[in-house]
Amino acid sequence: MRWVSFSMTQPDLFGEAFEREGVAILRGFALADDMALVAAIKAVAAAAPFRHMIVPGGGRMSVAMTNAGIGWVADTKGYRYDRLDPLSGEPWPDMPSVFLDLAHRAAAVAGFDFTPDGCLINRYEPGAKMGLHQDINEGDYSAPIVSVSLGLPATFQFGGLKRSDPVEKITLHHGDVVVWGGPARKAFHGVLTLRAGHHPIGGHRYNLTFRKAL
Ligand code: MD3
Ligand code: FE
Repeated sequence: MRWVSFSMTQPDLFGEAFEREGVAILRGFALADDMALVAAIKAVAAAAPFRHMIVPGGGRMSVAMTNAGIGWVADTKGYRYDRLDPLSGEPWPDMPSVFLDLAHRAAAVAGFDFTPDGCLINRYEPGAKMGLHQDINEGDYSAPIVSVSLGLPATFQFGGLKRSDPVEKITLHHGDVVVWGGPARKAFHGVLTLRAGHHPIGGHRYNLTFRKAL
């Protein structure tokens, strides 16, 4: 297996530049599909509601989550991927085709032939955050992760392979898509506390992360 490495930046309207090996930031790539994506999120959430998962330490995540396809699940015993929603005992809803198509097209820009089997849907209300962590529950690290931001902007922190490595901050806006692959795949990352604001889709932020979970 060979790591694909690439680096790509589109300076955004806000004049922010960010360049890291393995990261492709596609500013506004999801704008053409934003309403279809939001409708699909609502359809998924109608069958598998957003919930605040409890993590092994006993804490409640401030980010509300649901899944399509293979789901990411946390409980007091640990983290895992599961075909079933523990709330209902039923399979998570299928991945909407607008999700699959967008993730595949974005990854292709970065040189990947990527077919995700799961999508974690995060909903940030003002005050919600996600601490620095690595995504290391997946089966195949040669696959990238594709993330899609919708709604209110968030400050994303991107570090290195050690928790203590310095972090760079970058603002992710409505419609931005990021492909995280190769040397960036296991980097520490997190999201600072979401600030209240107004956005046509609502006063919150959604983030879709597409994964090859199994
Ligand atoms: C870099 N979500 O769900 S998306 C997550 O905005 C997660 O909700 C954040 O981190 C959010 O696990 C960040 C960007 C992201 C996602 C996964 C990555 C960046 C990544 C995995 C490896 C490296
Ligand atoms: Fe993550």
